[in-house]
Amino acid sequence: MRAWPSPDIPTLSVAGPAVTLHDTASRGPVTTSPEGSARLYVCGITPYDATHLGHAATYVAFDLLNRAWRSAGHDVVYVQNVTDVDDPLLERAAKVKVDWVELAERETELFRQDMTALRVLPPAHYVGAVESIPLVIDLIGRLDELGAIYRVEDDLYYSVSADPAFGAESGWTRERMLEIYPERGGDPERPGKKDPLDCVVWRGRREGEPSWESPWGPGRPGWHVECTAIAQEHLGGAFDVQGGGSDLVFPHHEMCAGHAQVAVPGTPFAQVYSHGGMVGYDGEKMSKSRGNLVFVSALRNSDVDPMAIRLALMRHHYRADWEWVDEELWTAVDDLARWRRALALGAGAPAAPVVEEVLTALADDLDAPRALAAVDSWVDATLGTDGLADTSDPDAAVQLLGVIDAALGLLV
Ligand code: 5CA
Ligand code: ZN
Repeated sequence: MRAWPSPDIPTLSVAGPAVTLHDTASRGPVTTSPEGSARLYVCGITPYDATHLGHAATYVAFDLLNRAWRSAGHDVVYVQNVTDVDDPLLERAAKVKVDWVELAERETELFRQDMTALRVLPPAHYVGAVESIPLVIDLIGRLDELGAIYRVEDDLYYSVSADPAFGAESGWTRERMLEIYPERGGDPERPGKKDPLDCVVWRGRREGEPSWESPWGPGRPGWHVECTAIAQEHLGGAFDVQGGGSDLVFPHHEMCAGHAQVAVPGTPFAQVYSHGGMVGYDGEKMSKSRGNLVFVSALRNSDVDPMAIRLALMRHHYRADWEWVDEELWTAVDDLARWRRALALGAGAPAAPVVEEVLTALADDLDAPRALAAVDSWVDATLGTDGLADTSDPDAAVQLLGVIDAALGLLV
């Protein structure tokens, strides 16, 4: 699939430190140490509706990781999928009486435009589920040979018991898994399953649904096996970071890790499992199924500066759960105007310590609020909010503009 165009990234004269991230599996910080290129997989959208601010927060978070690695001198191989065939997409297409392919293409294109406007660096490989069906079939075949697959009527299931490390990614108890599973696409009650937590890898053809041929009969891929197959194909084993929102901790990333570790024994799926918090609105998680959404494209259409959207999102630490409040957008618009006033002066307060603080904060578990606070302080000092403007550094603006663009992704 086609990704979106890349913004230019200015080269910085100083390198950022090694990047540390909170790892869901080990429940603590891990300093990433990519060998050669850093390898990143971030779960993409299910394109049945427009990009909302929750999605945007997640993609901006991993964009900060991508940029922090680049600042530290690494090349990054970034892979993202598009779940362009799955239950929620087919259900929405049927409900609004649109062809499912058309709906997926339309919403994927809108996502590309939103990501471009937010200056999110594109993945090197942007890969759809449909175009990956041969990879999925190969992976299921391998799992089947290893005895990890069984049939229930026309569907194929993966046995969670095949993976001795099942549960290690999320760290959840079985009780909690069983409670949450049905809310996230699981079917624990289905008769004929060996374990209620087993997941579908191939869903046999149903009336009115699209299907593809396979050695097990016509059908379509399950969700988790899609991401496993795409990540393994484009990144290999034990890639650096698997990312997504915290609603993917279980079952999605647990199952992906399991499929991969069973298919290639002894090789973990990813080295770090990184998860962003959930953005809420009106008291609940922002989600397509609840309908409490603020769309990036709607804000853009009402002439909001996308850089203000990006700034408002980055004011929150990526791992925090938080509520979108419209006023924060107007604060971001005002902040950007102040930043622009200070940067237009050319000279300003000393820039080198600010550049260092921004890079250090971002390398420390993507601490964007701390990085932004450093820029705010520079702006205050430069404009002289205490009546004492500091313009002692003649090249300050050029240096600041460079790090704000390269590391924070803001064009100001
Ligand atoms: N296609 C699958 C992943 S393979 C999927 O979860 N698609 S999605 O469209 O539902 O979500 C896309 C990304 O946005 C996921 O990483 C998800 O965790 C994240 N996300 C969804 N809702 C929110 C929210 N309210 N706040 C933060 N991130 C969210
Ligand atoms: Zn995924």
